Amino acid sequence: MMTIVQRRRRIVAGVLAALCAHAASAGMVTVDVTTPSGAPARDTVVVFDPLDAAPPPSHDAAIIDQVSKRFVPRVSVVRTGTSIIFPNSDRIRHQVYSFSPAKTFTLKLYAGSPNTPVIFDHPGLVVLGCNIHDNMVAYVGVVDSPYYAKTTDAGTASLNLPAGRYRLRTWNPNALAAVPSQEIAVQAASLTVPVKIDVSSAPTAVGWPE
Ligand SMILES: [Cu+2]
Repeated sequence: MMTIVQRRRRIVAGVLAALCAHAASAGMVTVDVTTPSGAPARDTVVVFDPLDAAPPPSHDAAIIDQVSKRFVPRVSVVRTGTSIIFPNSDRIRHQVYSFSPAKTFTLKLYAGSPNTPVIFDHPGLVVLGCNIHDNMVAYVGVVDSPYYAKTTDAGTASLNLPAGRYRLRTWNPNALAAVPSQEIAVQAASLTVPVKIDVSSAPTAVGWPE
């Protein structure tokens, strides 16, 4: 008979071995998104949908603030089921709404502390607006995969992914057309994936990759 301590040690050793095996078979993937003229495409959403194994569950939360009559951040990407709170850091009141099929809601006109969170429970693109200020707009990409990111000012996004095959989806709020998805094989090595995207100076909100 094992004592409780021995049993615990055995369980801990097993978990550590599993974690190490997992870490050994992961690779760093950098997506490098540029316009046809070679300029970096910032605020581009990149999503890796796993094709081999179901991803682990996660319970996420996010914040979209309202600062100087703007949503901050302008572009978010969250996993399906994420709660988002919408604080208002302005002294004036805002009224946040969405008519998007993936999440339709309207918050009461409010100022100050966060309202009740909104749960983004369906995948797709959600376009946010403010009923008071027509030029306030923000985008929330809701995705089933936990492997997502947004490009930096340099147009790049890096993720550490378990080895396997993925479908890479890319979207930018200013894109002139949808970007075709592509299949990527991740191994235990660094990988850079170049993506071209043609953008307008104004938002278009077209081409969300389902
Ligand atoms: Cu407003």
